This record gives sequence, structure tokens and C-alpha cells, in this order.
Amino acid sequence: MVQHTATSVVTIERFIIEQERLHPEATGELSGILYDMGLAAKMIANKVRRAGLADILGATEHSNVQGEIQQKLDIFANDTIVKAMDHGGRLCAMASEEEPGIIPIPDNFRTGKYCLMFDPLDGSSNIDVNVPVGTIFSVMQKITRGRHGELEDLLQPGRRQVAAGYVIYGSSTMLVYTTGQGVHGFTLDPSIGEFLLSHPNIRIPDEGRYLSVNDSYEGLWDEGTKQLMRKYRGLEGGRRPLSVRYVGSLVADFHRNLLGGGIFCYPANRKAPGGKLRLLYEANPLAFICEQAGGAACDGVTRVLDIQPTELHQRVPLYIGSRRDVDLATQTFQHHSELVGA
Ligand code: P6P
Repeated sequence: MVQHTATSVVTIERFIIEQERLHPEATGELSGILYDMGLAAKMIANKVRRAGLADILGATEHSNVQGEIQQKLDIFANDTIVKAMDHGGRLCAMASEEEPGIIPIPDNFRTGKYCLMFDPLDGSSNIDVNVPVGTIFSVMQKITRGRHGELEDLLQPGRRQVAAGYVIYGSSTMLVYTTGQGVHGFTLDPSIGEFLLSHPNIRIPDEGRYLSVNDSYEGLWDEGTKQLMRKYRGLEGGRRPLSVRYVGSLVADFHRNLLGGGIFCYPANRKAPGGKLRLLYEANPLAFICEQAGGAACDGVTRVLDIQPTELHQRVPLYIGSRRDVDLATQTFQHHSELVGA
């Protein structure tokens, strides 16, 4: 594989082709999915960038309070991805945070051997305060027979993903993805409309600097979670304290920790015993990326990528980031379960 440095001008398309050449058996279908996700990302970025002007520019349909326009951005992002992906002949099914069931490939389009699951615009309520938001996607290979994908194709454990990625619409627009050959980041140059390789071979530091958690839920946490957060804060167990950075936008919090080292926690709590974040199109793709960058991800007990899904939109508690920080979570919860079990 060609070794690129950060000064090489390499488009995402060229990088994908070079990666594909490493696999003589590759058919180019997976590459096509990544191209099309890049196109959808550019279209969504263009719309998100101008969201704050919607009141001034006037919404295409009708002028609205900002909130409802954000909701339209969720739908716009969802429809953009579906329309970019449904006719390429690479997919047999899709699933989105925005839609209750499987999104089938129309009968007049060819189908392929992959399934795409995505959160089209996570954290969209943050747009009106100019906080970065993101798109998250996961690609699985079809395991059932027949032309169209079925629920069984989507409900596979995360370790079977063939690709995963996210787009962060922040101070710049970045697309970060993995196909199991490391994690690579591309920054959109809006002047030429190209994603250029800016972060080859991203690695997450073994030990973090940041703790991302919404501790307004502390009163709803169990004792194990409370103890774990005390450890991260250096109040117990002798660890150096982590700095708290919590944006409230999953992709923004994850991206900062991926580059700088840290752990993002969305624990279970009494009101949300299964956590808040979704397994198939949030936890799984970010866990695949994190592990490929040298990090880890668990639900407190089980490796995220080993969880067997049972429902399309199931939620999961999430501890994801620097490996030593995630290990501390599993050790703490294991100790507490032994105490409880004792
Ligand atoms: P809370 C945004 O609504 C989101 O789905 C994620 O992007 C974010 O990490 C989380 O919820 C924030 O949840 O309960 O802290 O507001």
C-alpha cells in the first residue's frame, strides 16, 4: 500500500481505489458505497452550513421557527442518503434512525450484497447553537438468500461489519472511516468539493485526557457507575483526573476523544436502563472505528462488537475510547457484580 503523509494531496476516491487494490477479490461494490456516502456527506454539509440562514433565506417550503427547520434537516439528511444509495446496485437493504423499519431497495433497481445502517444527522438539535453534528454509518454483508435484505441481515453482531464511518459537520467537514485496514480521516475542501486525506492511520492514545459524560443523571446511576466516575475524576483509585469535555453531540465528543485520547460514557440509568444510544447505527460503527484505531468499546460488561442485536433500534449503554479507560469500566462493573453476586 502506498504510504501517504499528511502533505500528500490524496482524494478520498483515490485512497479508496488504492485500498481496494490491496484486495484482489474486491468487486468494487464496497468502494462504491463509500464514494456515495462521500457524495451524500457533501450534500448534507452544504445544507447544514446554511441552516442558520434558513430564517433569513427563507425555507424552501415555508418559513418556520428554527426548531422545525432542524427537524427538516434530519429528514433532508435521511432522504439524501437514501437517494444517493438506493440505485447503485450495491445494497440489498437499508435502515435509518429516522425510519421505523427496513428501507427496501425499490424493485426497479438492482440489488447488491451489502446492507447500510445509518443515523443521518445525530444531534441535530445542536445545529441552532452551532454545535457540530454528525452522520454515522455501518455496512454489513448480506447473509440471507434472495435479492432483498431481511431483518436477519441487519441484526448481526458488530464484529461482522465490513465498513463503518462518520461525518462530522464542524469547523470543517470531515469523513472518517474504516474497512478494517485502519482508520483514515478526510477533510472537505469546499473550494474544490473534494474530501482530501488529512488524517491517515488515526490512532487513539491508550490512556485518555478527556471524560465525556452527562453527570446530571448521577442521581439515577447505580453504585458501580458512580464509583467509576469517581475513578475517572481522580477522586478514587489513584488515577490522574480526566478533564471533562461534554458537547452533547455524540460524533463531536467521540471525534475529539479519538484524536486526543479519552472516554465517552453514556451509562444506563434508572430512567433509561438500556442507555440512550443506538446499537446498530451509533455504538457498532463507532466501536469498529475505535477498535481499529487501538481503542475499545463496551456496554459496561460486554464488548460492543460482540453484542447480538435483537431489534433494529435497540439501545445500549456505551463506554468507548482509550483502551485503558474502557478496561477500567469493565473492571469496576465486574467488581460490583461480584459484590452484588456475593
Ligand atoms: P443527553 C444527541 O441527542 C444524542 O443522541 C447524542 O448525539 C449525544 O451524545 C446524546 O444524545 C446526548 O444525550 O442525554 O446527554 O442530552
